[in-house]
Amino acid sequence: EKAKWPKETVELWERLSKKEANDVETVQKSIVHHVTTTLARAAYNMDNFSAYQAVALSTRDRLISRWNETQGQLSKADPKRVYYLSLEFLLGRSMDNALLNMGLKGTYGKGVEQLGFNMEDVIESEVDAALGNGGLGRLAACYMDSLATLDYPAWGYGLRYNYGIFQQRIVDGYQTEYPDYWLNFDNPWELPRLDISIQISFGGHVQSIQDEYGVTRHNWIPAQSVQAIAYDVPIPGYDTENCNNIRLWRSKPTKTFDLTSFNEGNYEKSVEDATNAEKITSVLYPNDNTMAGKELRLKQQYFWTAASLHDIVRRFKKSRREWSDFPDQVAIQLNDTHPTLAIVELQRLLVDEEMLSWDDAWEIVTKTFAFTNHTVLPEAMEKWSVPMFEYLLPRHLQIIFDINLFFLQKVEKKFPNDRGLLNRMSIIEEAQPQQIRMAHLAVVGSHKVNGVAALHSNLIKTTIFKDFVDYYGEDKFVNKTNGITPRRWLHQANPKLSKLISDTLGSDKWLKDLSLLKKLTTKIDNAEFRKSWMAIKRHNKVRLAELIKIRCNVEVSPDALFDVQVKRIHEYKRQFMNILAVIHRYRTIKSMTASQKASVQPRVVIFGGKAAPGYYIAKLVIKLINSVAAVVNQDPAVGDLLKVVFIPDYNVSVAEVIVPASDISQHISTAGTEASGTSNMKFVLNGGLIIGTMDGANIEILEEIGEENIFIFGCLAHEVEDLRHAQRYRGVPMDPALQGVISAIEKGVFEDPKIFQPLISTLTVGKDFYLISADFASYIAANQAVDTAYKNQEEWSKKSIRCTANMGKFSSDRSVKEYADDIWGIKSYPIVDEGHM
Ligand code: 9GP
Repeated sequence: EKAKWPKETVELWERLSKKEANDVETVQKSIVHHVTTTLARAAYNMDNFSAYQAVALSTRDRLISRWNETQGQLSKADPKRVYYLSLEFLLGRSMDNALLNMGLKGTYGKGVEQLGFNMEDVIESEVDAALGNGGLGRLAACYMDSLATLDYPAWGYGLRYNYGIFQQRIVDGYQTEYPDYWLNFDNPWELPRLDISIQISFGGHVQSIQDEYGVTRHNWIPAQSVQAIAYDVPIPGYDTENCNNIRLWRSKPTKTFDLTSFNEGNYEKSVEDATNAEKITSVLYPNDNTMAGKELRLKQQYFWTAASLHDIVRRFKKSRREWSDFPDQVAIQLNDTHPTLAIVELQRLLVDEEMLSWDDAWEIVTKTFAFTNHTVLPEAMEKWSVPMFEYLLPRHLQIIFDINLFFLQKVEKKFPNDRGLLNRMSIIEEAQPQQIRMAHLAVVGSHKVNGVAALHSNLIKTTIFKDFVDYYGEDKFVNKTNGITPRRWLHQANPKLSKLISDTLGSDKWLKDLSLLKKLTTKIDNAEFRKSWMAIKRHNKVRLAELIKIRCNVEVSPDALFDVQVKRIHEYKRQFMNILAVIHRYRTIKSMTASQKASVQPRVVIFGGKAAPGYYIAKLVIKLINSVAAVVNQDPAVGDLLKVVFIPDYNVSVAEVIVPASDISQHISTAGTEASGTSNMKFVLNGGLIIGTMDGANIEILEEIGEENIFIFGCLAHEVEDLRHAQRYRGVPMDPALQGVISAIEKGVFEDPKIFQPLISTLTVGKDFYLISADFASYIAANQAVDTAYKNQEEWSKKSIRCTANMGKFSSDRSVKEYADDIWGIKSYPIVDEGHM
């Protein structure tokens, strides 16, 4: 169309679409413009929140320019892209991150201050985008930051939930859940694409007909359909023009209401369909490492994967290439089993709609997909009941049965007459009713399967996917150790440390090459440097102490050792063991003489994290922590030697305050249960030491920072089964120190002991599945070693610097590059700044 325009018109557009300058005054003008026009407010009518809205809108304008340029240039060049399918993106706040990544924080900071606002208060006004539960969703967000920073052509696909993870409040020591309606004030960080609407169908039946060549074709006649509307979230890379996209889908009714019912006077029924359609993207399931199994969840998964694939295929078709080129243009990463239906949907599109042969289609499918497994916990393995699945997706069920049949025929060929093997490997579990094992489907439909830390990747090969390794061979199963973005988790969350590092290393290049931190080791013996390092830690502890005062109404001393365990509450993560050890510490202090007390290292034990609303035992752990806190914090015999706090509503922005302030943090899962963990990386990167088991990424952190800088305890993964066996069949008695702690709870030292009985009974001899008793003595000893080490502040500061200096491996840039090279086969495509809006 543009080609038809007269020269003057083209020139006019060119002139008017020049990017705005990025000097302070231009930025201020754009902020004021948004205040007066978009917000329709005036200077005298402004608060921090409206200032935030205006700054956000102005930042968004700049983001959109980059987004347009990136997507325009990529459309032209059409390189291979990766699509990261994740049901969760735990982005947190966007403004600070966007300004830092675009290199505009200084300019905006100055501009905002001159306009009479404090930039920190403005930043604090933003609510978190909390479209995720924990590690898995935050990993997706870190990967999106790295993909953009490394100029990889990448899109994320997810759902735009109206309600993110619930807000947690503590009432009488118990967790209570409140809805997180985060879209109350509009979301400036998304671009609604109301014109991009895809029809998604459900239910109905399948018609099978023979085509003119005698081939049976399957025609799905669905019963209902809804619309998927696209919302784009720009993700700017750090120190690059590149700005990638996360496309989130929102469900809407295809027709607003049923006119027949309306005309018959049944108004309620007439809007029923509409309400049901909107429900699909209404709420994020609040489960972490457990499977929900609800029909609505399956609907979410299909709605999202079908809309995303439709979009990906439409983009591919624009290039008019052969179908066989699809895997050379498209890589799709399945973040856990949640998007596994995408495999089936692509097969359906290729066979039923594009008329490819089954085998040609399947070859394309299996070359396109790769699958990340994030857990070996049985309760987290997704399974769908066949009758429910058939009711919602009848054609997809047929395809799954066919995929399974052809797969098992091949297994039979390779390992004849092993019915047990076929049963174990089948995508269909022969239960009542039959179940679809999504992890098996994901393995069969992908060309690579990866775990998220070295131990975990080995474990999946010897446990849940052992038979598949025997069948496919080792090469299909790889490790991609998780990583975190240093931009958010150091530069943004810990600005003072970031500045000290940049000043010391002479540049901020480390933010894009984290291995450069190694050079900090040359400063370890410099007393001045150590002093500055520890002064920053103290500053961050003061900031956290203020947050604790506000949220928990407890005064804590920033001179005490800050001991942190923040993560989802789960039995395998053993917050229970932590609080039991705190009780042990409390009892020990109470039994001391005044002179003995003088040598006790004061400690503040900080907990935070949400429990799934239906997870009764996890919720009792929260109650116990709060009951212990109530007693300990009031006890004059203990004073500042021990304080316990539970910070409510732990989320990304709270983590940004907690992580830089920790002296020691706890990563104490039973060996073999935590696939990786990523907060361990965040803490160590910020110079916090960790106490942990030989589990997940702790092991690789140990390898990088050295065993003298980490406090390791507990049994090893390969010992777990023997210990459980010994406990169950030989009745190994409970650890005596633990016994003392349990007696104290049972005597009612912390509220009515009846409340905690269900929790205590999980420790009954023979039932202690997470091996709290077996690990208790070594855990107490490791905590004592922490106290002793902390007393020597000079040595501690050296350990702290060494920790940060050796964390280069754990940048998500490293992880993403490994995925790009070994799994996706994509290359960087740097965007050129052409100066357009
Ligand atoms: O539990 C794992 C956690 O260890 C890991 O760090 C994270 C990211 O890979 O994924 C978690 N898994 C899940 O949330 C569910 O599979």
